[in-house]
Amino acid sequence: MYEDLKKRFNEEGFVVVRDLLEPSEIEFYREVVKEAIKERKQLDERNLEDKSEYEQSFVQCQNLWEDNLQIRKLTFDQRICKMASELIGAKSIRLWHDQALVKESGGRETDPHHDQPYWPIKETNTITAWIPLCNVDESNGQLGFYPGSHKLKDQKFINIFSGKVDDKDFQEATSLEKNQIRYQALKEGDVSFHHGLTFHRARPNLTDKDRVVHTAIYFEDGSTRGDEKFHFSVDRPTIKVGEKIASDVTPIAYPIKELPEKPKNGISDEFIGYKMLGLLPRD
Ligand SMILES: O=C(O)CCC(=O)C(=O)O
Repeated sequence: MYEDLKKRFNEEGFVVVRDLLEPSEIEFYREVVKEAIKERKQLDERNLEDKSEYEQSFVQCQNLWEDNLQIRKLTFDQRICKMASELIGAKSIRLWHDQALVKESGGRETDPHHDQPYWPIKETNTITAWIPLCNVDESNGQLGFYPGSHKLKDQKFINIFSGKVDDKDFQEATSLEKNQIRYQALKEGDVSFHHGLTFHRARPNLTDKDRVVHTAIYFEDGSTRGDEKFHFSVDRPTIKVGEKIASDVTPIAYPIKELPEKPKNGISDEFIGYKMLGLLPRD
């Protein structure tokens, strides 16, 4: 089974693994993740229309594994982590970070981008597991990929944080056309995996229910910090350019016998704004 999935992943830069988890587990995790987000977001009282365009694409809570033991079990679930590790052909992988991505009812599309340029990881053996905690189809924030786009020569920093990405600008920057995209219908229990270099986007949520998704990003153990770009996953444990990215903030995700402990050092109060918005753990 792995061989076929691996072949597709290598060729296309993404793959959907059907029925990796049980629907009953997904039902359980949906409630856990919703509660954890409610707790994180308790100080953020803004309505969708008062948020930035980026935030109208999704509510984002990073490193939920640190707050909540149940979510830690999901992020480090060995079925997901083994699959991630097999797909990128790594003997051992670490967690970069996890994050819930909830596209609220009425939330706008997620603009096209690829992930790797946001991360100061030199090597590009990286993968995201996108774990829907509800069925996802064309009406509620379906994720879509540009097949083979992980093989394009250059990385492109597409800035989705500062406002809507113009389709024409995106096409000029990447030579990818909107009609190349392949959207994926996912049901509870399916998990989608994409390479850090694969371009992707997601449709708006036109339904009256939130699209609840948990994601986890993994990278090959032994990878090093490539540049000075700030990122909590390396700056919190003070990993310098050229050093191996190995700390309790990015613990081994596969293979493991026990769940990792919460990182020793919290995030400094310099980042109180992110903490208040629920983006990062408060303690
Ligand atoms: O969930 C979404 O809308 C976008 C997901 C995404 O960009 C990612 O997981 O890399």
